[in-house]
Amino acid sequence: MTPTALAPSRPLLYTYRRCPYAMRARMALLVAGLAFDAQEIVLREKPPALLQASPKGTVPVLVLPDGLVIEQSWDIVRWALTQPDRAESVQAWWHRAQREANDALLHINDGEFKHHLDRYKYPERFAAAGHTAVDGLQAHHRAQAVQVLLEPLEARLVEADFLGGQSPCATDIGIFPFVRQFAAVDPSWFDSLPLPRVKQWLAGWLQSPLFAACMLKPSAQAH
Ligand SMILES: N[C@@H](CCC(=O)N[C@@H](CS)C(=O)NCC(=O)O)C(=O)O
Repeated sequence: MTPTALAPSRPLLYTYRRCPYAMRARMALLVAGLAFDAQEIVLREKPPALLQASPKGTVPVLVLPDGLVIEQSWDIVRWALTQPDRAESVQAWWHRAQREANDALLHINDGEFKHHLDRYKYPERFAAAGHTAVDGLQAHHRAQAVQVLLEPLEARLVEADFLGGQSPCATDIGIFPFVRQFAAVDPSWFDSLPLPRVKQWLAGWLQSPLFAACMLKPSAQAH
């Protein structure tokens, strides 16, 4: 977190609707019931105020009224769910996530899984010209993605309905937007995977009021 001179009157989230990192941040702010303004950005034309607050130029970024800037999505999730004025039921979303196994899954999600997801989703961006057939590359990365994250996730969800146990936690909303993106590349292939718990978990989040609220247009979302 870094201080800035550009402090808004209430928390301001720079966001991009379809970005999975931004989705996890919006979901956490909504779970916490915190009032915030959301500014949707165009990735190719980042607003100068965003770049001034956070020169690295990724979203989400949360600028707080006291001038602090939180510029990593998981830090925003943590901040939202651990505010001391929130109900215990909100803070429990954070506390239930504090398990080594959850840290490991999140780490895989943001690292190896994201790597394979990007190459599965946009193979033409990553294929070295004339060397690798795009189809082969795509099949390789989607198989790797299943192996590194979805199979371990299936094993966890056999134990309990959520990564937080019988109730959801920060890790569920941290990972769900990425699994959603993976499933959406080729829904019928995803449906054919022998991962019933992952599919059930994903369907539950897709149908949840929390996800619907997080996908509202920013003007409707700010509250
Ligand atoms: N580690 C960052 C990653 C955020 C990220 O990569 N966001 C993407 C959008 S999904 C972005 O802003 N990319 C910058 C760009 O495309 O110019 C976080 O957790 O917040």
